[in-house]
Amino acid sequence: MRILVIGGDGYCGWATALHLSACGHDVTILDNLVRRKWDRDLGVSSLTPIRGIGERLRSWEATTGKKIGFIKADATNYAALVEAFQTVEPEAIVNFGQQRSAPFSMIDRDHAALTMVNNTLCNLNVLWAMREHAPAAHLVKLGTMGEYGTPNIEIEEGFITIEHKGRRDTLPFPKQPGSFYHLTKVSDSDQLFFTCRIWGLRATDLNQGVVYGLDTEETTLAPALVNRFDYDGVYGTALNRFCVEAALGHPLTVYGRGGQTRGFINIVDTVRCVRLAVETPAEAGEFRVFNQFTQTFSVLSLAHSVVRVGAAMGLSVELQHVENPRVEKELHYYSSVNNHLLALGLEPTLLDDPTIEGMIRTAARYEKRVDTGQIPATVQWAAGSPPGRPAVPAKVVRRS
Ligand code: NAD
Ligand code: USQ
Repeated sequence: MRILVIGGDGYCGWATALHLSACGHDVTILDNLVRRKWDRDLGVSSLTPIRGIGERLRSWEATTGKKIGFIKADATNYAALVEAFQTVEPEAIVNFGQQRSAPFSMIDRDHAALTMVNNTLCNLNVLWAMREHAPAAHLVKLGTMGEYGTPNIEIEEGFITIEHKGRRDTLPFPKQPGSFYHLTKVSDSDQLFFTCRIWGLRATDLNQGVVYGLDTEETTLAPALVNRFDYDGVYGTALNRFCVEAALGHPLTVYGRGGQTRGFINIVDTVRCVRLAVETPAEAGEFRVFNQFTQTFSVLSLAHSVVRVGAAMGLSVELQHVENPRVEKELHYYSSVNNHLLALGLEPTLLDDPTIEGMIRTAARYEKRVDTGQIPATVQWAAGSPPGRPAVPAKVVRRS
């Protein structure tokens, strides 16, 4: 298939673009590289030395003989997006292209506004471009499990059947997002559902859990293909951060009591899930929602696993309950259905001790690149707290 991968220079998008290309698809990445700029603005950087997009793509072609196209464009610019649609004539569009950090979206008004405008407009533009230039194409859109929040009932896949005052209907599952970033994903889902209903578009919303891991089969084929790995207080996610912290001898930063429970997925499965969704498209007018995670964990249980694995490696790893910078439930019920991708054939890669050990070893390999000043979470959710301070480039402890 001809596939346009929007946001293909990012963590999930890069690994997925390579996987789709390896599987024989004709892939073009559209990205404005704004994530690299946001990193510079925040004074943060990937643990791994990611290469420029040109070098990445040349390396892919030299290693595999396969070519991935690249269009540098901002998806909020409708004319540029339309030009890309006319050039690529996509049969599938995979949209990763958004500002994806919850803390970033809570820094202050400007970062909240940037996130709302960037994400909502990217999504809206893609839907209009599909209507006008690729009405038969299938959109695979990255959403998030965080759209649902943490309700005291089991989370269904997008829809719930409700009986109310003697009548029955199947309706979108209630949403309780936990940040301005997560709010944008709720709006995106509404836009997708609406345009499938009124224009007959076909779309799959992948409500993905927290992604962990670095390597996929394709990113390890050559050094220049290495993926990004965020560990800072704005972009770093729970398990990835814990593994870097363990490698450095930094206490594991469990926010509050640590009972916060989320769905998690290895990046190896992210790329497989997207391929499964792309290769089995939704019907015209169909809006599908897949919950894309393989296991649920509390952050405290993940931290305990990292402590245990670290100890077995001879490291002294401590766990620290730091004051929670977020407003979120720290002890709650959590259960969610994730049947659709399993039904399409996903064989989950489950988190085990060797995987954690591998992540700690990877972090240790790049230890010299770590700036410990990036680790503390500085963005506060609560009203009355000072506007979030992005992680400034503090003391660089070790640098290669
Ligand atoms: P990322 O920040 O690494 O990558 C996002 C990419 O999108 C970047 O390369 C960025 O330059 C690009 N982009 C952003 N705005 C753009 C615009 N206006 N025009 C063109 N390109 C633009 O993020 P990621 O971790 O790869 O996440 C990708 C998607 O997956 C996001 O939609 C995110 O919400 C979703 N997701 C991520 C995770 C996770 O744990 N990383 C979990 C669930 C869902
Ligand atoms: N947490 C800690 N310590 C840390 C980092 C996080 O205890 O050092 C806790 C947070 O308080 C939260 C949980 O871990 O309760 C998850 O936080 P996270 O930063 O790992 O992930 P989150 O902010 O939810 O966002 C990430 C991605 C986002 C994606 C989301 C999926 O950045 O793009 O949408 O995971 S989900 O969580 O399902 O919404």
